[in-house]
Amino acid sequence: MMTDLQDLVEGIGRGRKRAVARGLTWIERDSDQGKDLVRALFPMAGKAHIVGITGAPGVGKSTLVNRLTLALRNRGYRVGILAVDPSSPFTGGAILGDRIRMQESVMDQGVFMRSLASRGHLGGLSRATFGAVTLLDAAGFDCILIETVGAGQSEVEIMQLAHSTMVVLAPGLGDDIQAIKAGILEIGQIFIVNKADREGADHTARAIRGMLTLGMQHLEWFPPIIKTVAESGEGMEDVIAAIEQHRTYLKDSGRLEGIRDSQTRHLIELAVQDWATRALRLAEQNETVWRALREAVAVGKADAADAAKEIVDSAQRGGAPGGA
Ligand SMILES: Nc1nc2c(ncn2[C@@H]2O[C@H](COP(=O)(O)OP(=O)(O)O)[C@@H](O)[C@H]2O)c(=O)[nH]1
Ligand SMILES: [Mg+2]
Repeated sequence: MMTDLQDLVEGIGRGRKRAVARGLTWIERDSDQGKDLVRALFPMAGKAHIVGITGAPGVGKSTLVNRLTLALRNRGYRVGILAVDPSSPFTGGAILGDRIRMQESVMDQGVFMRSLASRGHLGGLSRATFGAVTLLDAAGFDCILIETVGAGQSEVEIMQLAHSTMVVLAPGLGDDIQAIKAGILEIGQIFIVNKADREGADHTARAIRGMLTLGMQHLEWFPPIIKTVAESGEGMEDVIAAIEQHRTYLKDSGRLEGIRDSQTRHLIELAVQDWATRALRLAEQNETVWRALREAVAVGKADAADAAKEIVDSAQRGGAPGGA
């Protein structure tokens, strides 16, 4: 088992696609193996620039990711792509559609793409995304693009993993208002008005600028607003320039190091949660003691925190509470 892990870590470090694919499967399953792998890879990661791409369904995120990938490849960057869609727990239409649109990029050796669907439990998706980003980073991808539908809590968590978050909008009724509702303005460092071939793109750009100016004069980084036509690839050079400028800003302001530090913190938090969960599972194995503990808490003979402490202490001694 141990050499299996080491082999995989080595293969990923060399950027071998089969190792990358296998490692991602471990991580997606949220297994102990996957967690061990992420911890082993984390020190090798930290070089990639992570870009989150969020926005309502249909604004053109997948098309943009595809075009942006091609433009980044032309500049010699290696690109990792994660499509995160919690609304598609199965390999459904949305993901298949994305795959077909991304086919062009997937053929290229310098591109790796993976869809991550919901793991069905709290925090599972952001955990899997964190692991997948760490893996692609360790595998030497220069730029990692994460496409996600900007709605729920896990998407916001995922965007917190990114260095640069791009909020994509399209001209049309209510798009700007939707953005405020979702609290998405606060998380964006780059704004994209896609479908600029359609009427109303200037209006949407002005609306975003107006809202940003209202709330964010104090910011050191004022988010650029870029018009694109993802379908034809128009505007991709501007998008790349904005990403590069934002990275320079993060570096010069010392924020880049701060992000690495908060990722490290996140990794330790995950390890603490694993440790506590393992202790609880161990406690549950001795049903007699476990029930006695619950009853004591239920009638107020013991505090829940006392019970928790006993469970963790027992796990540390290497057994279930009350066990020899
Ligand atoms: N007119 C126009 N349509 C676009 C543009 N970009 C994407 N689309 C179309 O918008 C639809 C949704 O695109 P998709 O990339 O799947 O959006 P997503 O749900 O945000 O990932 C597709 O039919 C695209 O062909 C664009 O720049 N102009
Ligand atoms: Mg999409």
